[in-house]
Amino acid sequence: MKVLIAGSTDDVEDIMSSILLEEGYDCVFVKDSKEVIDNIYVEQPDVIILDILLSNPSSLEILSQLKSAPSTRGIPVILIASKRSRLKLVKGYELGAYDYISRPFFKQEILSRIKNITFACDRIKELEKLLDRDYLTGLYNRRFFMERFLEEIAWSVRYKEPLSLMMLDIDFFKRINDTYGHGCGDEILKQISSALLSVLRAEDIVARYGGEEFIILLPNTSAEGAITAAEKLRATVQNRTFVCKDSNNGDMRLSVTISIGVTIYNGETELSPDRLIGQADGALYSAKESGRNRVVV
Ligand code: GH3
Ligand code: MG
Ligand code: MG
Ligand code: MG
Repeated sequence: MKVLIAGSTDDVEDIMSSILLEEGYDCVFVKDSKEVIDNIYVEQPDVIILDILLSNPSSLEILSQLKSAPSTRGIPVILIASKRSRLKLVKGYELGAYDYISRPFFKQEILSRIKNITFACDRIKELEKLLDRDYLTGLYNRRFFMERFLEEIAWSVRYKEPLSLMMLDIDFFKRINDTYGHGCGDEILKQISSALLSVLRAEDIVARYGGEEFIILLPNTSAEGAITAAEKLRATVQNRTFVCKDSNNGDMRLSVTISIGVTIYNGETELSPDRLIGQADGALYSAKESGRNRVVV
């Protein structure tokens, strides 16, 4: 665990280092307040201890800059403050500082405060993960997808970049459940999810949209790229043998196919996410109607 300590005086560095290093924390010290922000970007600490007496820029200016940037907003900040700086401390809390440490330093107090804060922040990270992910497949969920989709549409309009969207649905999935049981169906959903991730790029956003329906956003991807990717997904699933357990715990090997509807957005005419999803859904419907196991644009 890494703690970045930004302090104006020698006692901060001396005492903090003896306390924190002894407890096994990885410590980074910054004395010049002009270098604090840059160091935070480079070091990516888990906790920041910021002396309220820093000036030019002041500790409060540093704090407000940290809290306004998405990449540093979540890092907890503990202020070092004395009784005389209570008003500043209140401003610090308003800006998003989590806690404070007072002088003279007291080892147990510092360690307890750091422990409490990191515990709370870890819980927040875990909860955020639960909020964004689908429990069964580990893919992004629909809520997270819609959030990202809006951002990507705005980006597409601004930079005149194309954006592609796919709706994907497993063919005759009800039959798999009916024949091999729900547990097997769940297993297939997981295996299809990892097959999708193995084919797509890291920038693509793959989400479970509903029961056995997936939605995929391909940023900065035009028709040609989207059709190639969709065809690759379709072929990958068709060529793969899926394995699940039957009711007697025996290995069942089965083939599965998927249908995909694709739509491309050029960023020129303003379109709502619902319209785009409607278009991809329409293409998916055509793929089903025209025989399944195919890609329709
Ligand atoms: P089509 O080719 O037209 O898509 O046929 P289908 O059978 O896949 O379509 P339908 O919409 O009739 O059935 C979807 C099935 O997906 C029904 C539902 O029980 C199943 N399903 C939805 N969510 C889950 C899940 O989380 N686990 C399992 N095992 N099955 C699910
Ligand atoms: Mg259906
Ligand atoms: Mg289906
Ligand atoms: Mg369906």
